[in-house]
Amino acid sequence: MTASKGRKGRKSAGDAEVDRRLARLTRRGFVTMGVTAAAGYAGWRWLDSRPTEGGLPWPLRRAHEANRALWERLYDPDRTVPTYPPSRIQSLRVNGGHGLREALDRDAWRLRVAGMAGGAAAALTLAEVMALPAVDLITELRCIEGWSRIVHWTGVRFADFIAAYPPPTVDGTPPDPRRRPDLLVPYVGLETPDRDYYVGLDMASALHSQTLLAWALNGEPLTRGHGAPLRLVVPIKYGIKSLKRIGTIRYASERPADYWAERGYDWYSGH
Ligand SMILES: Nc1nc2c(c(=O)[nH]1)N[C@H]1C(S)=C(S)[C@@H](COP(=O)(O)O)O[C@H]1N2
Ligand SMILES: [Mo]
Repeated sequence: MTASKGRKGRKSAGDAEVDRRLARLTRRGFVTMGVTAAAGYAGWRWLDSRPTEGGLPWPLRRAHEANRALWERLYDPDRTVPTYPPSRIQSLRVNGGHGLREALDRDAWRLRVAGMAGGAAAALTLAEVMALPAVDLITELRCIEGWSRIVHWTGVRFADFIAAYPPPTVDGTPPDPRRRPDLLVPYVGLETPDRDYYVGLDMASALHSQTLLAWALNGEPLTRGHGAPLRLVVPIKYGIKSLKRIGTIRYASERPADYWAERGYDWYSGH
Protein backbone atom coordinates (compact mmCIF):
# COMPACT_ATOMS: atom_id res chain seq x y z
CA MET A 1 0.00 0.00 0.00
CA THR A 2 1.30 3.38 -0.90
CA ALA A 3 -0.57 5.39 1.71
CA SER A 4 2.19 5.26 4.30
CA LYS A 5 4.96 5.61 1.77
CA GLY A 6 5.87 8.49 -0.43
CA ARG A 7 5.58 11.05 2.33
CA LYS A 8 7.55 14.19 1.90
CA GLY A 9 9.60 16.01 4.45
CA ARG A 10 11.03 15.13 7.80
CA LYS A 11 9.29 12.71 10.09
CA SER A 12 9.07 12.92 13.83
CA ALA A 13 9.79 9.92 16.05
CA GLY A 14 6.03 9.54 16.42
CA ASP A 15 5.57 9.27 12.68
CA ALA A 16 8.31 6.65 12.46
CA GLU A 17 6.48 4.62 15.07
CA VAL A 18 3.23 4.97 13.14
CA ASP A 19 4.99 3.83 9.96
CA ARG A 20 6.36 0.83 11.78
CA ARG A 21 3.00 -0.16 13.19
CA LEU A 22 1.18 0.35 9.92
CA ALA A 23 3.81 -1.68 8.08
CA ARG A 24 3.44 -4.50 10.59
CA LEU A 25 -0.31 -4.30 10.16
CA THR A 26 -0.08 -4.78 6.41
CA ARG A 27 2.25 -7.76 6.82
CA ARG A 28 0.73 -9.75 9.56
CA GLY A 29 -2.34 -11.87 9.37
CA PHE A 30 -4.60 -10.19 11.82
CA VAL A 31 -6.15 -11.67 14.84
CA THR A 32 -9.85 -11.15 15.01
CA MET A 33 -10.38 -9.77 18.41
CA GLY A 34 -14.12 -9.54 18.10
CA VAL A 35 -15.73 -6.57 19.66
CA THR A 36 -18.15 -7.46 22.38
CA ALA A 37 -20.60 -5.26 24.16
CA ALA A 38 -19.12 -3.81 27.29
CA ALA A 39 -20.92 -4.84 30.42
CA GLY A 40 -20.70 -1.30 31.70
CA TYR A 41 -23.41 -0.19 29.35
CA ALA A 42 -26.03 -2.53 30.76
CA GLY A 43 -29.00 -0.68 32.03
CA TRP A 44 -27.78 2.58 30.74
CA ARG A 45 -30.30 4.55 28.80
CA TRP A 46 -29.45 7.72 27.02
CA LEU A 47 -31.59 10.65 28.07
CA ASP A 48 -32.05 13.58 25.80
CA SER A 49 -33.28 16.69 27.50
CA ARG A 50 -32.94 18.94 24.49
CA PRO A 51 -35.42 18.23 21.74
CA THR A 52 -34.02 20.74 19.26
CA GLU A 53 -34.13 20.25 15.51
CA GLY A 54 -31.70 23.01 14.61
CA GLY A 55 -31.96 24.31 11.11
CA LEU A 56 -34.55 21.92 9.71
CA PRO A 57 -37.48 23.21 7.68
CA TRP A 58 -40.61 22.82 9.79
CA PRO A 59 -42.40 20.23 7.61
CA LEU A 60 -39.59 17.78 8.31
CA ARG A 61 -39.59 18.42 11.98
CA ARG A 62 -42.51 16.19 12.81
CA ALA A 63 -41.15 13.24 10.89
CA HIS A 64 -37.83 13.65 12.61
CA GLU A 65 -39.45 13.81 16.03
CA ALA A 66 -41.29 10.58 15.20
CA ASN A 67 -38.03 8.98 14.09
CA ARG A 68 -36.36 10.08 17.24
CA ALA A 69 -39.07 8.59 19.43
CA LEU A 70 -38.87 5.36 17.45
CA TRP A 71 -35.08 5.25 17.67
CA GLU A 72 -35.08 5.84 21.40
CA ARG A 73 -37.64 3.08 21.93
CA LEU A 74 -35.84 0.57 19.74
CA TYR A 75 -32.34 1.50 20.74
CA ASP A 76 -30.70 -1.06 22.95
CA PRO A 77 -27.19 -0.01 23.98
CA ASP A 78 -26.15 -3.67 24.06
CA ARG A 79 -27.39 -4.40 20.56
CA THR A 80 -24.48 -5.14 18.23
CA VAL A 81 -24.43 -5.68 14.49
CA PRO A 82 -23.09 -9.03 13.18
CA THR A 83 -19.36 -9.62 12.77
CA TYR A 84 -17.91 -11.94 10.14
CA PRO A 85 -14.94 -14.29 9.65
CA PRO A 86 -11.96 -13.06 7.56
CA SER A 87 -13.08 -15.26 4.67
CA ARG A 88 -16.05 -12.93 4.16
CA ILE A 89 -14.03 -9.73 3.75
CA GLN A 90 -14.77 -7.78 0.56
CA SER A 91 -13.13 -4.82 -1.12
CA LEU A 92 -14.67 -1.42 -0.54
CA ARG A 93 -15.34 1.25 -3.12
CA VAL A 94 -14.82 4.91 -2.42
CA ASN A 95 -18.17 6.59 -1.94
CA GLY A 96 -18.53 10.28 -1.12
CA GLY A 97 -15.75 12.82 -1.39
CA HIS A 98 -17.09 15.68 0.72
CA GLY A 99 -14.35 17.16 2.85
CA LEU A 100 -11.55 15.24 1.11
CA ARG A 101 -10.62 17.83 -1.49
CA GLU A 102 -7.66 19.47 0.24
CA ALA A 103 -4.32 17.72 -0.25
CA LEU A 104 -3.55 15.57 2.75
CA ASP A 105 -0.42 16.41 4.72
CA ARG A 106 -0.09 13.49 7.10
CA ASP A 107 2.68 15.09 9.11
CA ALA A 108 0.75 18.31 9.68
CA TRP A 109 -2.56 16.55 10.37
CA ARG A 110 -3.85 16.71 13.93
CA LEU A 111 -6.97 15.31 15.52
CA ARG A 112 -8.52 18.26 17.31
CA VAL A 113 -10.70 17.57 20.33
CA ALA A 114 -12.88 20.47 21.40
CA GLY A 115 -15.29 20.96 24.28
CA MET A 116 -13.46 18.63 26.67
CA ALA A 117 -14.01 18.55 30.43
CA GLY A 118 -12.57 21.57 32.19
CA GLY A 119 -12.61 23.58 28.96
CA ALA A 120 -9.57 21.67 27.71
CA ALA A 121 -8.74 21.12 24.03
CA ALA A 122 -6.30 18.72 22.41
CA ALA A 123 -4.47 18.40 19.09
CA LEU A 124 -3.28 14.82 18.69
CA THR A 125 -0.91 13.22 16.22
CA LEU A 126 -1.86 9.92 14.60
CA ALA A 127 0.81 8.29 16.76
CA GLU A 128 -1.00 9.50 19.88
CA VAL A 129 -4.30 8.09 18.64
CA MET A 130 -2.64 4.78 17.70
CA ALA A 131 -1.15 4.55 21.19
CA LEU A 132 -4.66 3.74 22.45
CA PRO A 133 -5.73 0.06 22.49
CA ALA A 134 -6.35 -1.22 18.94
CA VAL A 135 -9.19 -3.52 17.93
CA ASP A 136 -10.11 -5.31 14.72
CA LEU A 137 -13.69 -5.49 13.58
CA ILE A 138 -15.22 -7.16 10.52
CA THR A 139 -18.65 -5.70 9.87
CA GLU A 140 -20.88 -4.62 7.06
CA LEU A 141 -20.73 -1.04 5.83
CA ARG A 142 -24.26 -0.23 4.75
CA CYS A 143 -24.76 2.73 2.50
CA ILE A 144 -28.16 4.38 2.55
CA GLU A 145 -28.12 4.20 -1.27
CA GLY A 146 -28.72 0.47 -1.02
CA TRP A 147 -25.35 -1.32 -1.31
CA SER A 148 -23.28 -2.87 1.46
CA ARG A 149 -19.86 -4.49 1.84
CA ILE A 150 -18.23 -6.58 4.57
CA VAL A 151 -14.93 -4.97 5.53
CA HIS A 152 -12.23 -5.20 8.16
CA TRP A 153 -11.49 -2.10 10.25
CA THR A 154 -8.61 -1.52 12.63
CA GLY A 155 -8.75 1.31 15.11
CA VAL A 156 -9.54 2.35 18.65
CA ARG A 157 -12.98 2.10 20.16
CA PHE A 158 -14.47 5.57 20.37
CA ALA A 159 -15.44 4.63 23.96
CA ASP A 160 -11.77 4.14 24.83
CA PHE A 161 -10.89 7.43 23.19
CA ILE A 162 -13.64 9.19 25.13
CA ALA A 163 -12.36 7.67 28.37
CA ALA A 164 -8.87 9.02 27.57
CA TYR A 165 -10.08 12.45 26.37
CA PRO A 166 -13.33 12.92 28.30
CA PRO A 167 -16.21 15.26 27.66
CA PRO A 168 -17.69 17.40 30.44
CA THR A 169 -20.68 16.27 32.48
CA VAL A 170 -24.09 17.90 32.52
CA ASP A 171 -23.87 18.56 36.26
CA GLY A 172 -20.27 19.80 36.36
CA THR A 173 -18.94 16.81 38.31
CA PRO A 174 -15.68 15.21 37.10
CA PRO A 175 -16.39 12.91 34.12
CA ASP A 176 -16.31 9.14 34.62
CA PRO A 177 -17.14 7.91 31.10
CA ARG A 178 -16.98 4.20 31.96
CA ARG A 179 -19.11 4.24 35.10
CA ARG A 180 -21.35 7.24 34.54
CA PRO A 181 -21.80 7.67 30.79
CA ASP A 182 -25.29 8.97 31.57
CA LEU A 183 -23.77 12.12 33.08
CA LEU A 184 -21.75 13.07 29.98
CA VAL A 185 -22.97 15.81 27.66
CA PRO A 186 -25.35 14.09 25.24
CA TYR A 187 -23.72 14.70 21.83
CA VAL A 188 -20.53 14.46 19.79
CA GLY A 189 -19.99 16.27 16.50
CA LEU A 190 -17.24 15.32 14.03
CA GLU A 191 -16.08 17.29 11.01
CA THR A 192 -13.47 17.14 8.27
CA PRO A 193 -10.52 19.56 8.52
CA ASP A 194 -12.14 21.83 5.91
CA ARG A 195 -15.59 21.46 7.57
CA ASP A 196 -17.19 20.47 4.27
CA TYR A 197 -18.60 17.28 5.82
CA TYR A 198 -19.85 16.91 9.37
CA VAL A 199 -21.88 14.42 11.37
CA GLY A 200 -23.60 14.45 14.72
CA LEU A 201 -23.85 11.47 17.05
CA ASP A 202 -25.78 10.89 20.25
CA MET A 203 -23.35 9.96 23.03
CA ALA A 204 -24.77 6.42 23.35
CA SER A 205 -23.87 5.70 19.72
CA ALA A 206 -20.41 7.23 20.15
CA LEU A 207 -19.85 4.98 23.18
CA HIS A 208 -21.19 1.87 21.43
CA SER A 209 -18.69 -0.99 21.60
CA GLN A 210 -18.54 -1.26 17.78
CA THR A 211 -18.01 2.43 17.09
CA LEU A 212 -14.36 2.99 16.11
CA LEU A 213 -11.90 5.67 15.14
CA ALA A 214 -10.18 3.64 12.41
CA TRP A 215 -6.80 4.06 10.71
CA ALA A 216 -6.76 0.88 8.61
CA LEU A 217 -9.16 -0.83 6.19
CA ASN A 218 -8.73 -4.48 5.18
CA GLY A 219 -5.28 -4.58 6.76
CA GLU A 220 -3.91 -1.52 4.97
CA PRO A 221 -3.54 2.07 6.13
CA LEU A 222 -6.53 4.12 5.02
CA THR A 223 -6.18 5.61 1.56
CA ARG A 224 -7.10 9.22 0.99
CA GLY A 225 -10.42 8.23 -0.57
CA HIS A 226 -11.36 6.06 2.39
CA GLY A 227 -10.59 8.80 4.90
CA ALA A 228 -6.89 8.84 5.74
CA PRO A 229 -5.42 9.25 8.21
CA LEU A 230 -8.34 8.58 10.59
CA ARG A 231 -12.05 8.02 10.08
CA LEU A 232 -15.12 7.30 12.10
CA VAL A 233 -16.81 3.89 11.74
CA VAL A 234 -20.33 3.50 13.16
CA PRO A 235 -21.54 0.05 12.05
CA ILE A 236 -24.89 0.45 13.87
CA LYS A 237 -25.71 3.30 11.51
CA TYR A 238 -25.75 3.87 7.76
CA GLY A 239 -22.49 4.83 6.09
CA ILE A 240 -23.37 8.53 5.95
CA LYS A 241 -22.43 8.77 9.63
CA SER A 242 -18.98 7.15 9.19
CA LEU A 243 -17.12 10.40 8.55
CA LYS A 244 -13.86 10.08 6.63
CA ARG A 245 -10.78 12.17 7.43
CA ILE A 246 -11.68 13.46 10.89
CA GLY A 247 -10.41 16.95 11.62
CA THR A 248 -12.26 17.78 14.82
CA ILE A 249 -14.21 15.89 17.46
CA ARG A 250 -16.40 18.25 19.46
CA TYR A 251 -18.36 17.29 22.57
CA ALA A 252 -21.63 19.18 22.80
CA SER A 253 -24.73 19.83 24.91
CA GLU A 254 -26.78 20.70 21.84
CA ARG A 255 -27.40 18.46 18.87
CA PRO A 256 -24.51 19.06 16.40
CA ALA A 257 -24.97 19.94 12.76
CA ASP A 258 -25.19 16.96 10.42
CA TYR A 259 -24.60 17.20 6.69
CA TRP A 260 -27.21 14.68 5.55
CA ALA A 261 -29.75 15.48 8.28
CA GLU A 262 -29.75 19.03 6.87
CA ARG A 263 -30.62 17.49 3.51
CA GLY A 264 -33.60 15.52 4.76
CA TYR A 265 -32.16 12.23 6.05
CA ASP A 266 -32.93 10.95 9.52
CA TRP A 267 -30.56 12.44 12.08
CA TYR A 268 -30.05 9.06 13.78
CA SER A 269 -29.75 7.01 10.56
CA GLY A 270 -29.76 3.72 12.40
CA HIS A 271 -30.57 0.52 10.54
N1 LIG B 1 -15.66 13.07 4.69
C1 LIG B 1 -16.62 12.27 4.18
N2 LIG B 1 -16.97 11.16 4.84
C2 LIG B 1 -17.93 10.35 4.35
C3 LIG B 1 -18.61 10.67 3.14
C4 LIG B 1 -18.22 11.86 2.46
O1 LIG B 1 -18.75 12.24 1.39
N3 LIG B 1 -17.21 12.63 3.01
N4 LIG B 1 -19.59 9.83 2.64
C5 LIG B 1 -20.19 8.87 3.58
C6 LIG B 1 -20.93 7.80 2.91
S1 LIG B 1 -22.43 8.23 2.23
C7 LIG B 1 -20.52 6.49 2.92
S2 LIG B 1 -21.50 5.23 2.33
C8 LIG B 1 -19.18 6.14 3.42
C9 LIG B 1 -18.41 5.40 2.34
O2 LIG B 1 -17.13 5.06 2.79
P1 LIG B 1 -16.04 4.59 1.74
O3 LIG B 1 -15.85 5.70 0.74
O4 LIG B 1 -14.81 4.29 2.54
O5 LIG B 1 -16.60 3.36 1.05
O6 LIG B 1 -18.43 7.28 3.82
C10 LIG B 1 -19.17 8.25 4.52
N5 LIG B 1 -18.24 9.22 5.03
MO1 LIG C 1 -23.52 6.27 1.86
